[in-house]
Amino acid sequence: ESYDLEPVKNFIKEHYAAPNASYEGVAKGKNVIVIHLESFQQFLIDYKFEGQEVTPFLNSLYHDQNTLSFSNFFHQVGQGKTSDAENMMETSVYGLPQGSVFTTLGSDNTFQAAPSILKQNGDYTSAVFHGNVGSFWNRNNVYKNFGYNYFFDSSYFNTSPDNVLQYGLKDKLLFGESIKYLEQMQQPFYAKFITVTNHFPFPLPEKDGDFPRATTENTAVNNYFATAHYLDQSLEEFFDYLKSSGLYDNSMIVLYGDHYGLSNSDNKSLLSVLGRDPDTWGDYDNAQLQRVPFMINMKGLKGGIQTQYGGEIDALPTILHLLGVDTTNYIQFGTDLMSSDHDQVVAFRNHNFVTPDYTVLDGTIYKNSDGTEVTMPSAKLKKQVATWQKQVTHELSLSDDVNEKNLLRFYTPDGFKPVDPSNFNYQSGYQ
Ligand code: GP9
Ligand code: MN
Repeated sequence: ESYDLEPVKNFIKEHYAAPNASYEGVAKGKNVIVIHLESFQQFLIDYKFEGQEVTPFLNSLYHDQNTLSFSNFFHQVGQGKTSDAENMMETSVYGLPQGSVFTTLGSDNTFQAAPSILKQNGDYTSAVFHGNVGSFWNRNNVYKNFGYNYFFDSSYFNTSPDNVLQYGLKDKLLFGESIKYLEQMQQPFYAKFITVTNHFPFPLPEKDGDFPRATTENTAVNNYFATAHYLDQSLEEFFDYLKSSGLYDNSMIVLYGDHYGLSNSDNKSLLSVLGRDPDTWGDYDNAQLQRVPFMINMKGLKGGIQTQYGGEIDALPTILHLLGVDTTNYIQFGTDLMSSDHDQVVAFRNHNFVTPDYTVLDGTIYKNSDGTEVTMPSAKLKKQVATWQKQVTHELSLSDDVNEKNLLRFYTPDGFKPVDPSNFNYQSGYQ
């Protein structure tokens, strides 16, 4: 099977995007704090519900001059949902066509993930904070293959019933209770916080937030703004701590939405809230709602709204180049969003894709300029779309080979030492 590696290496080599000279290494040696915004969609940014900003803190961060804010960044998850997002964000390899790569292959596959890359390029210590049981999505095994030094799962936190909602510890408590561990961590560190309160169907006790609820027939839609607002408040509290503790000054903070919160069927009820006419709403509009935030905030960073098209697969090379890490030898399917060579064709797991000018769904072409279907595409456009579709299908099949044939066991990048999962032991917090 190692011969299957050749087409992968050839694709990666010709697809590689060189760093942007004005951004390469600007964050070298900084701590990296990654904040996973559960089920948070880009349309919430700058959105007002009944005249009130849903996420005032994130809005201010989005428009901050020290934030690179990506307005055309898409989730690319399949059935693995959160775990697919984690895989793409930290390895730049897609999830699987069906199921979750974490669950099905995560225990035994070889990965070359952010924690191990940064350990070997800057001696970073790494940790994940997530208030759910460590076995969910098989994380406790996967993270050892990713090279995480620490995994603070629910056993490290006070998860009395009042502190927990659905999949785990409430976000304000996750951030608040993680500080005592974060302060002990050797710097530079790579620390990921996985939030969970803003999760379908978005229940939130009145005492945790009084943000107004919508009054559609769909409770998920009605509650979505309240849990997103709660998440926003938890982020503001965490940033206040980062600034007062001094950690903010020597950290690069990355925030991303993992996937949609409201599904296409929920969107029917969302329309009335968004003031959209159901008769003019279709597949194209549902596809546009698959944008999620991707923001990189760092003191002194030359920020600004970035309109280039991209997705979760592109995050790792983007982050590594900012940290001054050379990515040429890694098998990463994404490209640096800040590079002039960045590939703006965004592949979805189901082989659909978006580009700056067109959205192509099951072969139907839509113009992004006005959302209309291109019913009579010119020969030139048909040829261009066929080329894009071919690349998307090819790229996804190569990624599937990497996962399903565990190809990275046959490929060790120059200067990279394979991870030995037996070096890691995430003792439970119940000491
Ligand atoms: C589970 C939490 C939610 O620990 O991350 O996962 P999801 O349901 O979004 O995949
Ligand atoms: Mn999720």
